[in-house]
Amino acid sequence: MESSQRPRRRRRPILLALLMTGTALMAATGATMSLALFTSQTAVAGNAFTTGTIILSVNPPSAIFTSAAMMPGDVVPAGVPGAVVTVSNTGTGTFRYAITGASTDTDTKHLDTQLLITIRQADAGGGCAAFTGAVLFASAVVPIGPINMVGDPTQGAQAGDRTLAGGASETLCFKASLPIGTPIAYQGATSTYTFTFIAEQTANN
Ligand SMILES: [Ca+2]
Repeated sequence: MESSQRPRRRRRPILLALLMTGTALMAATGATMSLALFTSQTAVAGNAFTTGTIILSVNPPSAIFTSAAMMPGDVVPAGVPGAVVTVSNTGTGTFRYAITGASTDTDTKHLDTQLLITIRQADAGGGCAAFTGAVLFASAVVPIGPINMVGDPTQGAQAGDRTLAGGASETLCFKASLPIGTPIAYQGATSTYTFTFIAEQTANN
């Protein structure tokens, strides 16, 4: 067994030398080949992204109507016309919006339980002069706690939600009335109303 192992031991230094020489040659050759490769590339730039917008605005931006000495049987604005309210989307994307309403009763005379609010779409010809557009909120009280008057601000599409494309606007007509039968206990009462317009994107929603 010893005689058969001796030749193998003698060959190892030779094999190692050959391997080292080969590695050195490959490294040198490889460096030369990489310099000789043809290459090509093209940059495709300008892939810009800008997000869209939804921007709700309401005109008038403050009080739609007020009355300092309302009497039973009065309507505000007086006569037939409704108060013109323009809802606009000055953004780029379509939104849907809802309107909630709330009132105050700081004098505890509860006028909020008597005064009636009506919201209609614009007349067929536009505007609110005839106050004959489709009823969106039908002559009802708006309590202290907020209620949904038009649509529902809950995310997603619900009955009554109104849709406006980017750049579009629409007219709504508001009217307040105090019924002729309002009891004497409501004299000198004050209630202030806040109407909140709430919009959300319709894209992917
Ligand atoms: Ca909704």
